[in-house]
Amino acid sequence: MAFELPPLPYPKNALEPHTSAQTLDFHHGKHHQAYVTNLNNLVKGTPQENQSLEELIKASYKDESKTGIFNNAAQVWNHTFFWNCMKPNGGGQPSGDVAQAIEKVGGLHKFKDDFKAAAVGQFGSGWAWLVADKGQVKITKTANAVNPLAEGQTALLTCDVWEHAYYLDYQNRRPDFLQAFLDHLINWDFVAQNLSKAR
Ligand code: MN3
Repeated sequence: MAFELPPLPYPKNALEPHTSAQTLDFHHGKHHQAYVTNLNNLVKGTPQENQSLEELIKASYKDESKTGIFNNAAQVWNHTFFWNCMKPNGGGQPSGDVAQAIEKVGGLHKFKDDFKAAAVGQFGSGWAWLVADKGQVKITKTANAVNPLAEGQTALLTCDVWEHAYYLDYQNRRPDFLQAFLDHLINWDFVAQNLSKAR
């Protein structure tokens, strides 16, 4: 069964002015679509053809003969996850269990500083994450396509820091993109869903 590009969970212009319709048009319609197409071409007619995305990611991680499958499968998963990490009029204060988890990483202000530092400090392409790892909540960053699933962690939140995620709107100003993501786009309800799965 071929993989398909999931629709965005909101209209393309819904995240403006923080992320433009043009950015989502390219990022979802071209970049995310390309990972889906590449993955389908790589697994077609192979024993991997009927594996789930999650199975493909775990089975191909650090296998040099399956680098292409890992990179494309993980990027399909990462982008679908990323779209759900954002919503129109997002940001604000987390509540309930998520608020408690954020307190454990030092409170909302420190969380934003540390998440932004991880994202800005990721040299080249990659992702910044909030993850649950063996009962601990922590901020991490990964290069290229690597994700918490591959590392045996549960992803709670991510921000894409590949240049294609922000260049049309922010050019080289990655920190400004992160600030907008943290203050105006985070979907804390999605973080809460992910946190409940980690428990
Ligand atoms: Mn991307």
